[in-house]
This record gives sequence, C-alpha cells and structure tokens, in this order.
Amino acid sequence: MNVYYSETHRQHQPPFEVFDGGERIANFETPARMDRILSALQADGRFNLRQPDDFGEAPLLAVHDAGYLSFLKTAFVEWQHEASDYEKIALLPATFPPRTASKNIPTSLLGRAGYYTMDLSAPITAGTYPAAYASAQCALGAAQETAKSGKNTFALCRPPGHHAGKANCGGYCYINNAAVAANWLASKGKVALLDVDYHAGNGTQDIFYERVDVLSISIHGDPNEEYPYFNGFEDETGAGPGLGLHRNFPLAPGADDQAYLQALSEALGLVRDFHPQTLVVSAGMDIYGEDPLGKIRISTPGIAEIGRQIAGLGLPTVIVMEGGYNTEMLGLNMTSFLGAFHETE
Ligand code: OKP
Ligand code: ZN
Repeated sequence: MNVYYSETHRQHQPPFEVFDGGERIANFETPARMDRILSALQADGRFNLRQPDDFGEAPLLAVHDAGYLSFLKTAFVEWQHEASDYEKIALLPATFPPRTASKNIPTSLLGRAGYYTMDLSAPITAGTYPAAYASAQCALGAAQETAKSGKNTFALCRPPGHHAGKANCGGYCYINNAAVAANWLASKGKVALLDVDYHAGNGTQDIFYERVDVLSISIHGDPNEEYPYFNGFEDETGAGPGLGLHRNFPLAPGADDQAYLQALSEALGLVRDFHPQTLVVSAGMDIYGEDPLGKIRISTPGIAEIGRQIAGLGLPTVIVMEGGYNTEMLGLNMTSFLGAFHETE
C-alpha cells in the first residue's frame, strides 16, 4: 500500500497548548507520533512511502473560507510585529465570539485570530501553515492514486484536520485534510467520509453539512461529556439538500469493542445504502483504551476488527491520519487498523 507523507510536518511543533483549567502544558500532538508510525510501517514491510505532488491551494480553497486561509498563511509573521518576546513563539488568541457576535470580522490580528479559532489547542507557529499545507497535499496525493487505480491508500497527515471547519482552526487542526480529499474526489462521483477518531469531526460536519454528494458520518465520544462538546450529537443530521446525509454516533464513556462494533455496523449500513464511489476514512487511534485523551476502551485487536469491517465494504478507500496520543502504541495500532486494507486491494 502506498503511503503519502511529507517531512514538512516537522516544521510544526507548537511548544504548548492550554488545557482546561488554564494550564500551559506540552502539546500532545507531536512529530514523535509520526516517527512511531513510520517505524511500524517500515517494520511491516508492505508499505511504500510516496511524496505527494503539489496540487496548489485551489483544492484547499474549495473547502475553506478564503479569509480564513489567508489569516492562517500570514498570522505568524503579523504576530511577530506585535507580540512580546514571551509570546512570539506562537499565536494563540484568548477571546472568542459569543453567539450574538456581529457579522463584522475585526481588522486587527487578535480580532481575526479569535474569530477563526475554536479553542486553545491550535497555536500558530512559524511552520504551522507550511506543515498544514503539506499535510493536505498528502491527502490529495492519496486521493489521486485511489481515484486512478482504485487501490486503497494511506495519507499519513500531520497536523490532523477533522476539527478544522470552513473558517476555523482548533483541536490541533488547521486544514481539514480528509475534507479536502473528499471534496476533490466528489467531482468524480459520490463520496462517503467515515470519521472513527475518538473526537467528533465537527470541522468535517461543518464543511459537508448541506452537501448531497458527500455522506459524512462520525463515531465518537458523547459530546455531552467530551471535546469538542458543541457538535456530534445524534440529532445533527444535515441540512437543506444534505438533510439526512450527516450522521453522528455518540458513544458513552467506557464503551468497549462490542459497543463500538455495533455502532460501526449501523454506520456501514448507511455507507452501503449511499452507494459511494469512494470512501475516505478519518482514522484517529485515540479510540484506544489507553489513550491519554480518550475515554472509550478499544483494544488493539478491536482496532484491527474495525479496520476489517470498514475494508469489508470493498470500496476504494483513502485512509487519512487524524489523532492518537498514546505515542508508544500508535505504530502498532495504526498498522493493525491498516492490515485489512491490504488484503482487499
Ligand atoms: C484532536 B483530535 C481535553 C482538551 C482536549 C484538544 C483535543 C483535540 C483532539 N480536556 N483538547 O480529534 O484527535
Ligand atoms: Zn481525536
């Protein structure tokens, strides 16, 4: 299986995030995550690394707001002119719009930063835009190969993407890699996007909520209890022409392999009924029982079985890397997930 990967992700290494309670802590989303996956792929022997072509900015602009992307691109340099020495390393706003906010987008940098940011886990550093851009190119490279050959591909994306909406970053995400790939593929035929990361894919939901040509489904920790809190409820099912074409499967804290596989089987039924030409999977390994950010309890064999069930759809599939923060187990969990996608190629 070909794996689309760029070393450019290393330019993005935010030194901190701000946790609930206000503490600055080391960022959970690290380059070391990729190193673990790369060594596991290499040890497995059935994967070939590929550098993606450069598809340019147009496919990113096709899912993200132009003002948002231009903010992402220039924010760090602008920040250097106004930050104190302590703050220079990363731009992280602390003021966010309430529901009654004006339609105006403030002209100042901090005003725009608050407007385009969802939380305190997406600091913008010097290398953030280049890394996020390269990450999206990996998803596009994988999508292109799958479209051409019908083979399954793996986009080893970092930073991840599924919390990035049309006009927001947040949750370690800046550009929605899976959405960029799914939208690119949608010009060739219907696409289903299945998000199995532990956290609800609110950015993906935002992007495809009214679309008829993309079915989006997310299985995740119940947003009553879990980040990102404000999307991922069962009653959010799409809007306008896309009504019925978004689905959320919230799982209770402590959910085990069996509970997960039951929700998955219902989700896969919806995918089958939609008759997509291609499947995009947002693959987050933070469903693993020992993940520091997760509260459900999926085992490594359970992760392999989830992969097997999805691969059993027999659809040309682009697997896009999302989260997973038990760095030590990330390599094995990811190769376990990918295992079945070889056999059905
Ligand atoms: C990104 B992805 C927990 C705060 C969580 C951000 C989590 C982002 C997860 N108290 N902060 O979906 O894996
Ligand atoms: Zn996650």
